[in-house]
Amino acid sequence: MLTTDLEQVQIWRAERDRIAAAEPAEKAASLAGRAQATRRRVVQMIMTAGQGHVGGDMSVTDILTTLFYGTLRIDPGDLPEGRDRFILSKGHCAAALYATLASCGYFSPKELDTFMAEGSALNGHPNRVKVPGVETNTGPLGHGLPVAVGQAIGAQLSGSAARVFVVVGDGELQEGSNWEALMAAAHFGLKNLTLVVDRNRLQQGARTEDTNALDPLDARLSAFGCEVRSVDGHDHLALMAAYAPSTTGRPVAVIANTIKGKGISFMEDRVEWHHKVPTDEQAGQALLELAGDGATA
Ligand SMILES: Cc1ncc(C[n+]2csc(CCOP(=O)(O)OP(=O)(O)O)c2C)c(N)n1
Ligand SMILES: [Mg+2]
Repeated sequence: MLTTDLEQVQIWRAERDRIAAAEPAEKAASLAGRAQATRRRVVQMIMTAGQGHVGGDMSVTDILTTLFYGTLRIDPGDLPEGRDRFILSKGHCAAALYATLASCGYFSPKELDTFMAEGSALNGHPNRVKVPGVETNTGPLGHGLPVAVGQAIGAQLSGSAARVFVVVGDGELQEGSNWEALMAAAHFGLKNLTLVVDRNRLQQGARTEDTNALDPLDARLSAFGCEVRSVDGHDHLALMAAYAPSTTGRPVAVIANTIKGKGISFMEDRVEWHHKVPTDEQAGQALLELAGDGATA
């Protein structure tokens, strides 16, 4: 099990507090800078490992950044039972999660250089007994939401104020287990559950709508009992607003409309970048394009 990096936790706490106190424009700029730094780190990790899922990492980064820097009631240096829970159900995007967790100090950012290396804790899919901040193992699609429902029921039964957030891929929603879980979430009135769909409209080998169409996704989620909010999944302030607690007593479903490969021009909305690895030249261009927004890695 990796251990907490308390120095990095202090850096994260200061940044989180600064973002919380900032005016909207500065808040948005800080989150954008942080997200770009995470994207650059992910590209470096994938180049070192020679493998990874770059497209989905890029689409989910703004979702992760807004959760860990502006929403979740968590602190890597202090993990009470009543903390909020986060599950990345689309576990193939572990690199984006690891880069985010390391920036919060769950473990040393230096560990990121070992991504997918033999003996590393940072496997291709997140493992809760190896990586602090990982609340359940994911990778086989269709399991994170059912586990999140169980965690939300647990919090509800124990009278805890903890909220449970889970991010699923849109292709992942083709797994029937998600819909069974949503039925239970509505049945048990899990207002403490927030599902975020990374709606990038691509899955492994094709577009979602050509494979097994999800639309009208908002109407379907609503029919399954969710309070649905559809936002630009790269608009940090819109995402943070969408994470607000349920106003209806029902579970919240945020459809985060994203672009797979976001931020790297030749990857954006291109199916082949699901898990293709850039050449050195392509990685150089990617890092240049991601250098904006004034953040340092
Ligand atoms: C049960 C299961 N089937 C197949 C896979 C292989 N797989 C990994 S990622 C992926 C596509 C996922 O698409 P989506 O959920 O849209 O993710 P994103 O576009 O965000 O990468 C597939 C089929 C898996 N991990 N688990
Ligand atoms: Mg997808």
